[in-house]
Amino acid sequence: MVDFTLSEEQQLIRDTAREFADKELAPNAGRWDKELHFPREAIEKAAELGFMGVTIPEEYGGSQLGNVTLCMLLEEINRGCASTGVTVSVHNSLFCSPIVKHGTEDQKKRYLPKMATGEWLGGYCLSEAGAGSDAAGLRCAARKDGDDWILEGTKLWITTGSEADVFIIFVRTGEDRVGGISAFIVEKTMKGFGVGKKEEKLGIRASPTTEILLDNVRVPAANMLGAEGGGFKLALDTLDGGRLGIASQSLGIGRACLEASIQYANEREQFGRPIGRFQAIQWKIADMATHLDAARFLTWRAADLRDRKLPCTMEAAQAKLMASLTANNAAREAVQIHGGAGYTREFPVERYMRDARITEIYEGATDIQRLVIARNLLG
Ligand code: COS
Repeated sequence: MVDFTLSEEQQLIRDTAREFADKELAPNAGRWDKELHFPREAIEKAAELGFMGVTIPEEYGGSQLGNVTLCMLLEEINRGCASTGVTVSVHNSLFCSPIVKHGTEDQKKRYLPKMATGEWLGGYCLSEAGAGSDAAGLRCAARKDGDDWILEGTKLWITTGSEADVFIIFVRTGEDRVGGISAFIVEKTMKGFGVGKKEEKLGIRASPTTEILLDNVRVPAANMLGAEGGGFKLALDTLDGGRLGIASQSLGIGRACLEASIQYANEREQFGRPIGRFQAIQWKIADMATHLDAARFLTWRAADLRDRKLPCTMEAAQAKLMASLTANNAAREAVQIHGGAGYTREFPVERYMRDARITEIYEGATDIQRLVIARNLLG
């Protein structure tokens, strides 16, 4: 059965998120971007609205609304501020979801209630200097010492790195390329844990991206997430969900571009009429809206499969591929429609264009999404 009707609960969440984005995010996002200000106050408000526990079961303080609802919520938040959007996305899809799916009862009890209220923020550490697209090439390692593991190495490109309280960290616990990787839950207060260099970025500048330094961090064996050696599959399974978050971020940025373009096209006059009366502008706007709808259906299809616990690796890759390309195209066209004004910081489309660029890079570059899709088709 295909049903495109949103439930009353979903409509309510979407409308609440839209209002939150309009009131709290959109008016401030330009300043946060300029000042590199992490919007903690906005994240706290998002938490009060229940946005930080969307994938968490009610018994641990969350709302357990699932991936389709999370996608709707993330689209609205990213429409207002992509830096806030990626923080909420990583927290929900890359930290909370794998704890719900693979965590022990003790791990769930310790972490999920704090994550649901936003008291703690979550992060995800997979990438390293030598392990980007080739994630299984990671070299950070853990050695066993009694009942503990000692983690050593440096992680790179960590979203919310300097602000998160607890991280899922993937390290090598054995020689085997894939079967030698395990996942650990590491708290920032653990001795030897450190935050390194903060990146100077083109976009999503209010979201801090840092190195994470592991200097012989002693982690109890009880903090291993999933089975020893099961870390790589856990990482990729988690990224299937994360990619839906980034697809939704792309949709949010794309919609912001569309809405700004419509407003400008109706206001700006040239040759004696609003530029929206010219077919060249009309076609750009028609294409933007159509491609965004197509990308949204791909995203919700994959999220629905994930909610029903069905495989969605290819569908999530298709959603992220399509949505990120769509956002970048929408941003390019939005700047073009605004002309010289769009190239200045007077109008937000300049920021949308910088923010959109990352959606084709993180949580698996466009080329990797194509590789995943092709492998599923060709074997
Ligand atoms: N979920 C669960 N398991 C998966 C999976 C998924 N989505 N995709 C693959 N696996 C399994 C495979 O089945 C394989 O297990 P078996 O050997 O038992 O069959 C294992 O994981 C290894 O898979 P594969 O051989 O395909 O690994 P590769 O090293 O070839 O890497 C890519 C696969 C390139 C797809 C992966 O490294 C990737 O997604 N890279 C991008 C990383 C990324 O997104 N980084 C962003 C970090 S967060 S900002």
